[in-house]
Amino acid sequence: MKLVEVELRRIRLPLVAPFRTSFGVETDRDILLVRVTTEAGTRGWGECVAGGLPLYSAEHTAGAQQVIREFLLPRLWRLPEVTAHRLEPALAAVKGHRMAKAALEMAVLDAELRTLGTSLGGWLGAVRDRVPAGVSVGIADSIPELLDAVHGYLGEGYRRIKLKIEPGWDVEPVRAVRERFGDIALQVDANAAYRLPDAAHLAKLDDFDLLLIEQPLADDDLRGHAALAARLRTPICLDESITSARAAADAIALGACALVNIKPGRVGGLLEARRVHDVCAAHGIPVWCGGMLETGIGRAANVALAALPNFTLPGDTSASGRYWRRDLVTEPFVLRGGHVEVPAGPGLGISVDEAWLDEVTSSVERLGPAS
Ligand code: OSB
Ligand code: MG
Repeated sequence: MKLVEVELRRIRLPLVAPFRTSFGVETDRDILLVRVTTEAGTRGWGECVAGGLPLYSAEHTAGAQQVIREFLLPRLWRLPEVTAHRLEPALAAVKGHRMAKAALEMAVLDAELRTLGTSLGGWLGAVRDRVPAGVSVGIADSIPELLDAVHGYLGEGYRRIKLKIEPGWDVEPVRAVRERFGDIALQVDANAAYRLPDAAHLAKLDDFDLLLIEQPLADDDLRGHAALAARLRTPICLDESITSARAAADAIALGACALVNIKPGRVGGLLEARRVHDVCAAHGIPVWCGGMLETGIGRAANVALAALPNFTLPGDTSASGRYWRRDLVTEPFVLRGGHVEVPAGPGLGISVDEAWLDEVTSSVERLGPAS
């Protein structure tokens, strides 16, 4: 496959409701999309999951666009033949910038699989055609507001509730949700907001039979997570810390986690995401698919990944309507019986609503081999 153009497009899409985490509030997403065009005229889409600000990880949208333009594309143009498997080693010399790399890889893989007539799920090794969906519920202004939000999501059929927590918003909201809704599948996500000395406080969550606590400590604190694991009954799941299959192997060997959240963007792409899945499977560590408030483009990739065999817990693979009034894809993801369907068409299996895309576009940059 040869590429003739790579388009870097920035869009601004308002969320249906503000989403608050321990690292900030999102109301309006500033998203970088990548669209590749092959010599044969086949197109492929990629979505960069970096946030507008570098608060979840070191990457941010404008930085990812610069990295793709300045450092990744020159390496792509030098390849005599472009496939996702060839792209990955060609980009390896550039350190980090995993979300930028993942966006480019997704677009290349979409075009490649559309050319082959193969769905992403089928190509990755999916074993199901629909996946159970959970929902991530942001920090609310009050407990009654939180209970209303959870009530709404349960009414829609979501199979698992994840509550965002931070110091000052942890034991009481969890207790309130457990008391009101009984035996639901419930877990929490701290986005690295605690320190090891908070262990005794976090142990209070042990009373509520949570499925897991996600990323309680700093991204680079594997040893701290291992020490915390020894003091909690609630299983620890890592998100931010797991940046590669090697990081997953290290975390597992150290006893830092009992479960892993996999996000393709966080680990540098779908190929590495599958390796994380495989490493975890080999160690008996269950995984689930995280989310980064994606549009239908990135969501299609997440849902395909979530159909692999070791994804044994519901993911943050919610329906389009949980995020957007109008998604970028012509067939938005919907919740049916608490599940979302894995797209069956070639590549990502989605088509983009071009009229809506143009309306929400803030800038377009078109780059070719000579630019
Ligand atoms: O930590 O999982 C996270 C959203 C943005 C950044 C980080 C996280 C999240 C979520 C939302 O929890 C998951 C989703 O529904 O996409
Ligand atoms: Mg998380």
